[in-house]
Amino acid sequence: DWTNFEGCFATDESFQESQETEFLQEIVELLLDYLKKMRIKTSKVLDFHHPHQLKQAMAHCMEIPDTPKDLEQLLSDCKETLKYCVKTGHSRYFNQISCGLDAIAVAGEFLTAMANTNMFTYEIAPVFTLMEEVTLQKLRDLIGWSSGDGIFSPGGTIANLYAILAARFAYYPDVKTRGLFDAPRLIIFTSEQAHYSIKRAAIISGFGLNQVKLVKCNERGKMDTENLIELINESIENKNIPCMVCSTGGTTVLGAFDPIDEISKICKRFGLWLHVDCAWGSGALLSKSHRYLLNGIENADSVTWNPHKAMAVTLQCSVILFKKESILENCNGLCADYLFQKDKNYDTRYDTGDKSIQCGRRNDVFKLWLMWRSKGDEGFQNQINELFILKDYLCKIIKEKNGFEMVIEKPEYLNICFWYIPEKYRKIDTAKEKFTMLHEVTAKIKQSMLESGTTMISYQPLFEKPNFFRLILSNPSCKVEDIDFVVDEIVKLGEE
Ligand code: ABU
Repeated sequence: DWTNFEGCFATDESFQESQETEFLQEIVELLLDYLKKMRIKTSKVLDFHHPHQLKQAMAHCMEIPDTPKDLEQLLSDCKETLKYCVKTGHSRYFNQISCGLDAIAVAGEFLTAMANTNMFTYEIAPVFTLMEEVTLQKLRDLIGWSSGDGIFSPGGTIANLYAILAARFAYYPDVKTRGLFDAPRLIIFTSEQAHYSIKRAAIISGFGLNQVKLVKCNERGKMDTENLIELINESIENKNIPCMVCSTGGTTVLGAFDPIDEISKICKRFGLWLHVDCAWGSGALLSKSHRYLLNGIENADSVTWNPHKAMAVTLQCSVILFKKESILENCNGLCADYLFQKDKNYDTRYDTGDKSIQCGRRNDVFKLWLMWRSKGDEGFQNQINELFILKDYLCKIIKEKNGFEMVIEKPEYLNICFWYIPEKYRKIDTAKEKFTMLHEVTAKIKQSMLESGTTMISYQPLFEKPNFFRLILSNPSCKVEDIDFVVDEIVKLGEE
């Protein structure tokens, strides 16, 4: 029952008067239809096409035209686009850390898009600026800080960059004016399993990769604190200046938590800035039962927290938080006087844009704020606890089923890493042959998974370990039956 928009153009003068609302209503209908289908568990997660096939399938509507296309064509373009999208909110999508689709967050996105404002000044984003203030403090409260600083940032990588810039500024405030000329050789310590964004931030900020010392991890992926101390002492002996430790709360692959409490004591002893990248693991802070994973976080100087991960807020929603007040303004502020005039008629401390490393900044707070209102602390706590229950269930099944092997027993977080060994390969006994077999079989099962479109799980190697599956539990719509399904599906695809 679509409205017929043939011959109607968004460029027509009459569009805003007569068709704008109708067109948007059709788009909403289309999106709701997409959501409805995605909620059917037996529907496909994706309709995989290789790039050349997808180019061909969409050839009729891909090019940017010289002349306008009518609204009917635009509706058809939207339908075609959704057809090939991966259904990341599907309860059988486990591929990335950001999964799920919360209806309230989507409502927040609609409103955000409609309000379409930039976050740099209070005068153009009054409500959203206040919401940022409230939400950032809420997050800091959960860390254990009664005050501090923070900002929404475009992803965890940029949040980590903010932390590194602030730590460097704290050690060497002259960096703001003198740059790296005459700067001491500051050293960053992070674990060998930390996210690559720490190295990326070191490149961007001019530390350079050689100044990032990689601390060994134990077999569960946690930072080895004795090795950390050795590396700090080594840096001091080499006349370098240890500056910060970037610890991780919930590593990307294994979901490991560094011993933050112990690391915080080391940081105190050597006078180092402590950053906790718990972009993913921050979910534990919402649950009284699992908060212990981040014990000691209150002693950190900065924390990366991505609500678009464990909290399942729609992308993107990422935050950097600081214990110290005004550190961002001091580190990054430039007082551009076309935006941040100090003689405005309101309290200009609410012009938060000057502390950002961006100028234009998206409103990423509203959907989180609205979602939190819809759930309360209680709802988020339940959401996280449910994921841990599913984790225990999945681990139990994997242990019981023939052919499955865990990469690490009893994972502490929501990354479940495992191999599946098809029956015909179970007799292989040399380590080298087994390595090659697992490496190839895992990639092959994933390939069949993409082609069948029934579920999605990522895989990767890790140091001396061959390719293994990493199933992420962060989608609140995932239930026991989805776990049963995915395990059976891996067996089915593996035995084909
Ligand atoms: N650190 C970005 C998230 C990676 C992932 O979804 O696997």
